[in-house]
Amino acid sequence: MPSFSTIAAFSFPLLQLASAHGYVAGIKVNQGTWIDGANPNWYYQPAGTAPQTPGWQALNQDNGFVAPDSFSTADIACHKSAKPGQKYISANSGDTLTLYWNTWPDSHKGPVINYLAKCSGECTAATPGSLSFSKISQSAWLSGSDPGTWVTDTLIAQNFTSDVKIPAGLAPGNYVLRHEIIALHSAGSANGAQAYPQCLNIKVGGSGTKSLPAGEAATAFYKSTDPGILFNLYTAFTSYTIPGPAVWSG
Ligand SMILES: *[C@@H]1O[C@H](CO)[C@@H](O)[C@H](O)[C@H]1NC(C)=O
Ligand SMILES: [Cu+2]
Repeated sequence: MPSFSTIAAFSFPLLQLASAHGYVAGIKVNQGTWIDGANPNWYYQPAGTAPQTPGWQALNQDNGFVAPDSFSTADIACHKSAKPGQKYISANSGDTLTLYWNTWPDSHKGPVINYLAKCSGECTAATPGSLSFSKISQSAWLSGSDPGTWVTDTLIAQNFTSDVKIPAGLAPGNYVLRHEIIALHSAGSANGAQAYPQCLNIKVGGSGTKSLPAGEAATAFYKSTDPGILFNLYTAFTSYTIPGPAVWSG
């Protein structure tokens, strides 16, 4: 029989999960027309009946997260048991994508990080474990402490949006954008950080000539003890180290 503290520890977060968390519901390129992302609720629709969008679908019906004890599994790439989006966002190198989360809880402060992987062939047939990502941008702590002001607060203030620029001069091709929020509200405890990766297919046009670096599998990004993963928001701090590889600036 579970103790009271066990019930408290498990039931409270579960109650919050269903309503509180978000996903990337849509995208605009250079503030153009709305493009649908993927809704996690489509995952169990019979094959071929879910709407086809550039967004990868994942087994996160609770809008939940990937925990550090899964950071060495392919689930960290594009969320749990992810399946590729069946369309592409069309964009050019140098374009700005605005990603619209449907919602985001104020308490879930932490970094927003973007990665790109080049697909060999069609991203619509890619598997999460086959993708080799390079980090293209990141932002996290802005000011204050305990808990301070974070880029997730900016995201909420900007109608739940976050912008990412496709590196100028990037060579044309099929790419997966991996956009991620890491929520740190429980990250002071081991295995408490929460990664919310969202993947989207992008067909990059234009006349760029720069190749992405070789990059690495998402399973190599983070360790549970990285200073930006095991991190206590609720204390006085004066710095924060964003986890993962260095940013490729193009
Ligand atoms: C905020 O985002 C929603 C989509 O999530 C959109 O429908 C709405 O127009 C946006 N509001 C503003 C003021 O841009
Ligand atoms: Cu939560």
